[in-house]
Amino acid sequence: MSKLFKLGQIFIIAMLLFSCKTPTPKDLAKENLIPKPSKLIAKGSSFELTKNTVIYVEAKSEGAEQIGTYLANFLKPATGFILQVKSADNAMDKKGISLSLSDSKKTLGDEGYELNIGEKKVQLQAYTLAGLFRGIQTLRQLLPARIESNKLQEGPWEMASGTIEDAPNFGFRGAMLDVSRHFFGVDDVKRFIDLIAAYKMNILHLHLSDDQGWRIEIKAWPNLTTHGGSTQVGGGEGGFYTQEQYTDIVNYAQERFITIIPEIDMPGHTNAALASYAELNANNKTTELYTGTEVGFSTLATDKDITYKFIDDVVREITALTPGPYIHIGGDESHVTAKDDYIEFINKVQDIVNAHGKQMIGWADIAAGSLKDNSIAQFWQTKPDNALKAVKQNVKVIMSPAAKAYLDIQYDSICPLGLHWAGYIEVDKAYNWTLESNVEGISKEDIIGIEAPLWTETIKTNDDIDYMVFPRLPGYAELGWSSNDDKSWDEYKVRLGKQKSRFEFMGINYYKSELVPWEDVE
Ligand code: TNX
Repeated sequence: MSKLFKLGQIFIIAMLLFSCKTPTPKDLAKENLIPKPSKLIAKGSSFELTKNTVIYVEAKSEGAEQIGTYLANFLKPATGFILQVKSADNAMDKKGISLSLSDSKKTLGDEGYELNIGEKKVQLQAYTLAGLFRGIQTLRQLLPARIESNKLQEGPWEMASGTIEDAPNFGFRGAMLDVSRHFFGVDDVKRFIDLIAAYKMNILHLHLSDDQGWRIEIKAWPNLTTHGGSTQVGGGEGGFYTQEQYTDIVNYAQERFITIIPEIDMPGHTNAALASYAELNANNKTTELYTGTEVGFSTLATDKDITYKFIDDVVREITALTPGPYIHIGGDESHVTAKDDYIEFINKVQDIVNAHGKQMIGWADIAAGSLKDNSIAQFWQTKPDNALKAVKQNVKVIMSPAAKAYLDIQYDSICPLGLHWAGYIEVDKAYNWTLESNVEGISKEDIIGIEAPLWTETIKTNDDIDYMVFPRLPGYAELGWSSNDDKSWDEYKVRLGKQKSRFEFMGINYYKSELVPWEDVE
């Protein structure tokens, strides 16, 4: 009996010793965060996440509980921990992880946050829920890379201690996915949303219509999807989102503080619509569905009333599905629309979009029209003339220069996917520029941010998406988020190389560029 008692005592002491062991000291300054935070002070110790860690959410912080739950759910698969999320008064005083909204963080803006990591407490504060969400992405990168796995991994789960104060340089940081040339279903889009959210992007532009397919249900014009959505590049079966499915995507993005920008491209890039409704064509005849990759051959009949009735219906239905402020109307490469007709068309469509209470975005070609100063031009061409014309009209610009920011442009001449009409974009070239110095005559005040578009003429699967998007996308995210004061490819490439294990645990089929010193890290 007493032997058993002694054994029991030893066991309890051993357990206590084990559970009280101090975590390995870690240096926050050596962590490889992308995007790089604005301010960081290392304290040299660490915090250990265990199965008993509680996520406290400040009771007064409306909506923060949802973010606590997002964090608990994120941590679950790799750690196996089912962490409790508790609402508490004075959450910041509790041991464990605490999340709180605070007016004192207003100076950090709409997406900034402050993260304090001590040995016993991790305190995340922000002015907004979006700020808390962005801060969680930092916390995520401070844990070992295997936290990204969806299979159970071994601990310990330690984070370096210190303070990070962080806020974005630009309020608009996004990617575009072309779901028209090749269709990607709801789960694929959600996966893409999660990938861009990890790098603190806040915009996903969906290119929902083009010559090869119309991908969003419009109840007033059902053939757009039943016929116009029935194929894709190469002749595959295509597809489309019902309005319910699209709403599911919008909500999923919103939970990650990402705004979806829907694009209906017009008056060119409209063959799928022209094949679906004869009345949208100048000659009242439907066209054939198109599965090739040429551009610039289609146009809506710009002088017919029915065309504007059609656009009004489409914009109305899409507006009802769009909590964000923007509707993108394309406007690029309308090579078979007469110039004067194009100008009149853009002006009319701008009025329609505004009448539905939304701001119009268009590819910078729209600067041919008379733009209102709440419209936005997306710079993409190799020559900046259109973007400069937009700025002269007091219009703000999104930076998406094809030669630097296009995710479908090949890395090099042996790249198995993508196009090379805008040259090649190796990982260094993708990173080595700044938004504010890219075009002479377009300064920081004219620019709302960056968007990296992925056109999908050659992209058919999630693996294809990954290969073109990674590892360039984290660089674009950093171009939009971090300040450029001490920007250097040589410093960045080391941080990027250390994302290797993280990419692998995330299941990302990334391009292993020889320019990046890839390295396995904890
Ligand atoms: C040009 S970029 C296009 C797209 C193509 C892309 C391929 C733009 C506004 N128009 O239609 O898919 O090049 O890189």
